[in-house]
Amino acid sequence: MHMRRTRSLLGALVGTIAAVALAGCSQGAPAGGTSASAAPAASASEAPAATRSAPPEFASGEVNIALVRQLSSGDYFEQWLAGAEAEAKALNVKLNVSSGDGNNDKQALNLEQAVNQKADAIIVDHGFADTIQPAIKKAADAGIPLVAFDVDPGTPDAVVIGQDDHQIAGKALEVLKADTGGNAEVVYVYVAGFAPLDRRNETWEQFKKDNPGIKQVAQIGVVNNSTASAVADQAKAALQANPNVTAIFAPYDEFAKGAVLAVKELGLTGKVKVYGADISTADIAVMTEEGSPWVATVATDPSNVGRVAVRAAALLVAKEPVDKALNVPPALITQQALRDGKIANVEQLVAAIPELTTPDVARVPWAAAS
Ligand code: SR1
Repeated sequence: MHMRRTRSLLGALVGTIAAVALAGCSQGAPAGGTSASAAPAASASEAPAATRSAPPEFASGEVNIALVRQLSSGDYFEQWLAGAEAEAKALNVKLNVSSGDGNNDKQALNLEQAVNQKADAIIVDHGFADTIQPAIKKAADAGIPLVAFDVDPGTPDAVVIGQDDHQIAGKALEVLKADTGGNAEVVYVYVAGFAPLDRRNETWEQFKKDNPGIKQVAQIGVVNNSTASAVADQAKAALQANPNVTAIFAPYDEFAKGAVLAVKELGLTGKVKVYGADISTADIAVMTEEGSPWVATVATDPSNVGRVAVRAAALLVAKEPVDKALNVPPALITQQALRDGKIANVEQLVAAIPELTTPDVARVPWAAAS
């Protein structure tokens, strides 16, 4: 009974979210930027079933996959890990998780440890090329299958997963351009060295060349265990020094949350808007609260990306074919669409935008699609 009511609510949300593109247009955003569709998400019972039985090492639970992370704090990384752990459980795989907690040397040591422990496959999640590539090479030389997410592995041996960062930046910037008419002083939040941020930066640099009315008046940014509050302090200083700013481009949700805090604390809501990246239930609350300056974000479902990474690693262990480059495409999510759809959490968002789940990316033939 409760399930039926939930599903009909989701059906209504799907109808509403079909207006996501239109909602984007009402803010001046181009409709084509949104990958929302009117098709309802497949329920678990409709998910395609396994087509054959699991290889013996999976059936017996002997497969060890190491997940070697650069960062672990923040909504994005927590959701990503939850997805990876859920997929590991579904595939009966042991997932050994380590994090450098922002210390790149520690991440490299963790990777070397996974090589020494003879992991059956290794997933490298973020990392700086100069510190992590030598350790990745050791893994490749040892014949360990590799999956790399948001890091340049420096070897053609690894399967590389990406979220199309150029689209993430480009779709958010289309909304910024439409909202500002292409004329604005902008604060930009960026830290070099993180592969996804570097790719988003390429799009920002090109965008500024193509739109001479967009002026970057300040660049700020920090990535640490309290990114949002550190960015908030920097954003406050940048806004106070540049009173004509009307937009902040903050293409990482911790950046965007910091930008929102700054705008609110300075009483600039209504004047300065924030264009971000990523999504979480906490982000949805920030975006939809009354007077929120965060008007658009472009995001994947991070837990889905974590699932894809574990599936890719499992396929490599089983010597099954898997594409060398796997793309998990992002969707434009506007504040207006979230409000119109009464979307309050990621579960509702994923139900409303089924494309946020990608069961066919690195599909495992012996498991039900997830
Ligand atoms: C510090 S790098 C942060 C980014 O990594 C992932 O790609 C997320 O999208 C996040 O924006």
